[in-house]
Amino acid sequence: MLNIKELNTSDASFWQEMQDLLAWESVSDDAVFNTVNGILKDVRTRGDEAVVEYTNRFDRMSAGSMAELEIPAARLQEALNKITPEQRSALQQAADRIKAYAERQKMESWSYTEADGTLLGQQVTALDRVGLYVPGGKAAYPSSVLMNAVPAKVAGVPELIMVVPTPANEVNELVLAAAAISNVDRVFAIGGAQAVAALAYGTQTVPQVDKIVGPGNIYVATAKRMVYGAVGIDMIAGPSEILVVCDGKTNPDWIAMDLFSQAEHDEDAQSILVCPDADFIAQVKASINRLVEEMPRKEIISTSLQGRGALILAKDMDEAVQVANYIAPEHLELSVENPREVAKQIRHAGAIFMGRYTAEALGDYCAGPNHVLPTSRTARFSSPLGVYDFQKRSSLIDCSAAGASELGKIASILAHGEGLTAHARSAEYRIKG
Ligand code: HSO
Ligand code: ZN
Repeated sequence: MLNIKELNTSDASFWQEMQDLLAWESVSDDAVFNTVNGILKDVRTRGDEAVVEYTNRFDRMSAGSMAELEIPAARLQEALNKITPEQRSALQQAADRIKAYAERQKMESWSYTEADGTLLGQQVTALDRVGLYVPGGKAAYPSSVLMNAVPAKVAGVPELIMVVPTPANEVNELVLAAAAISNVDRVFAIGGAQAVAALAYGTQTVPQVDKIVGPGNIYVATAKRMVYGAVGIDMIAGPSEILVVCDGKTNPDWIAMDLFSQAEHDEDAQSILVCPDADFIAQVKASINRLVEEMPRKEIISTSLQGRGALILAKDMDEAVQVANYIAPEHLELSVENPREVAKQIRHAGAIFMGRYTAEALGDYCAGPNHVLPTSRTARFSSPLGVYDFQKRSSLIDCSAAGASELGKIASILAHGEGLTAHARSAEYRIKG
């Protein structure tokens, strides 16, 4: 029997308990910080040589040069041919759907012209070069390659550089195949803080990028935080989370498995159910205890559910919605009769999965929307990864002679007020008559 926290919204201590439940420190301790700092500095000064050394040491490789660590395009194509036809077709279908959705997100340039002929606008351009970090080992997700690379390409990023550690030369064929399908331009078999440093500062072989996206372990996350400013980054992702709001009328096995689907990602993942029906919560508990035995990742699921999971009894659906908005979950399932109505009341969530049929897993792989989502309550102020993260805006100002004359009068007054005489004079030169 798993021992999962049970909370009741009518308890006086409920909101305090919620705070404790959601607490998550994404701190990187001093030791990690110092190690990463050393690696960043070393790669910055010694370039390729340092990256090769760290890679050989940490990833048990024996590369003689950085060139040996580049995975050529032909090898990516080979991976496409190595995976099964079913896998290839599934990857392709997922990529097509992610692309179709991403196309809708594209920001377009705009401008307008004022009566005196002055034009104002916003010009949208893609980033020149983006680095995509893909973890090795247990968290190597081909689906994440698609989710990061496809929107970048839809935005029009000409050069997409992927890095993926290949410990002891172990490559993930599906990851390479996903890179091929999503038109990644170059791939290097490097990882960790040294890969982030190579992308951020550039080396003799690895081109310097403008932004680094993609998930990674504590060293990668710390490195991304530290190079931010020199380059852009997407976000610092915490452990994955799901909140299921259920009215008590869905098959409890489905709900249990939806909670597992998040819990199996890692021991720190968070799966929470909120429901106004106490009997149903008991049924879900029974499903959890029966089904967990069948799970290959039983240990991870059990640790996650018992450590950070919760089953919450709410008074009614309104209160369940209130809890959802407080949590601002990365993934929110509305397993209810009228999900589109309930969704209108949701103010904070990375992605909203509506209705009993919409399992989060469908969104994780192939529905179309991005699975890179704000975690740890950051959905209060941030949004899913999208095409717009690979685009930027330049303001456009084109004054007519008449426009410059009018604006010059305003600018002159404000400039004098700020004591900036050259500003004032520069504007005044252009005032007519
Ligand atoms: N749920 C994960 C994404 C993922 N699931 C990848 C399976 N593979 C974070 O949103
Ligand atoms: Zn997932």
